[in-house]
Amino acid sequence: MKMTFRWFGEADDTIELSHIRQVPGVTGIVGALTHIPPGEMWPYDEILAYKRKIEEHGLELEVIESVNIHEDIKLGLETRDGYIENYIKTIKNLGKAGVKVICYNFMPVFDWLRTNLAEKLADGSFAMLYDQELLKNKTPVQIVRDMADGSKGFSLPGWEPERLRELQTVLEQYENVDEEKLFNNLEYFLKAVIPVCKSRGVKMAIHPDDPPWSIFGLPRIVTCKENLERLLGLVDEECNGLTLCSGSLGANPDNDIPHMIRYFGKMGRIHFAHVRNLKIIDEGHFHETSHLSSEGSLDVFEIMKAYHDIGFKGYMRPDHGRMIWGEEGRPGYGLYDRALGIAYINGLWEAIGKMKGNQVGV
Ligand code: DNO
Repeated sequence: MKMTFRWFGEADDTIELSHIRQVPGVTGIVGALTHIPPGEMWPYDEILAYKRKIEEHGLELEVIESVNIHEDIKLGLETRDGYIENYIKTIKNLGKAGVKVICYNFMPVFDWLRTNLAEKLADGSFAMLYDQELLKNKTPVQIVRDMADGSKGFSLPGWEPERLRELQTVLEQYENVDEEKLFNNLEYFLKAVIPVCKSRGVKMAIHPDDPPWSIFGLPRIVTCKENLERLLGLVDEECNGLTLCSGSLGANPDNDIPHMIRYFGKMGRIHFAHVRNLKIIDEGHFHETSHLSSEGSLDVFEIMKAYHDIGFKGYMRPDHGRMIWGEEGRPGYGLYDRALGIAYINGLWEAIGKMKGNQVGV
């Protein structure tokens, strides 16, 4: 396993690369050119400059999160081919720059969604919360406004204003797209990009829908084992793979995360692991927690054991942390709690390895 840390770039992150370098065990950055809108090509020179900056701090850039998919591709509009062409050029440029994994998602309109970005927990920390009941009384436009208001001036990943400007129109366009159509549109996209990935040594890793159910009546398909298996079968190649996000899938207790890790891991299709915990309060109502098993509904020991048992060699990162010790930053993406998460994950990894008799713990 290679431990990584998500970073949003110098202009858009409070955290310095030199500080990330000091988190024990971190070898690489999960990055992105966040200023390039979905659908546009990422120029090679810019990727290279970004990578050099990261390398100057003794870190690698082998994972991108995300190259976002233009809405026309998800909608299956005629204009999609031009955007797919750009995506292919981006894959080629990233491959040339040494990038190995591209994380992306296929969620219509909204990326991840929360109803409160800073819920105060009993210990005085702040974490993100989702309550389906609260959504019932809100329109999509209100939710977009709430997310923007709660983001403390940071652009939230997947919630870039230019993407959401046309919100009403896009929502109407989705009236004709059900889950089957969305699967077909994903298949069309994968059939175009996977051969390119294969020839360039780049792996695609789709991120699950977060939360893993439909919101505002929009179709969502990356939600459960059955659907993950189906999408892997759309183009049955190793480089058509998964980002297995414990926190996204884990919001639905029917998703058995350790089982999914073993199942898809043995198939060699997990390229990127997001490890995070959350506390389910009741159906459709949860808040995020520290990574510690006892603070959430997921057993992070069992999750790490499953990765260890399959001999996971891919990239891993801690996911959303709480805001602690007065840190101000992008919700979910502070330094302190994610660093604590890494220390804990690394501790589990070493202990599991040594219990198996491996002296170095891997
Ligand atoms: C939120 C993230 C998502 C994720 C994308 C991947 O914090 O988990 O925005 O990066 O869905 O494309």
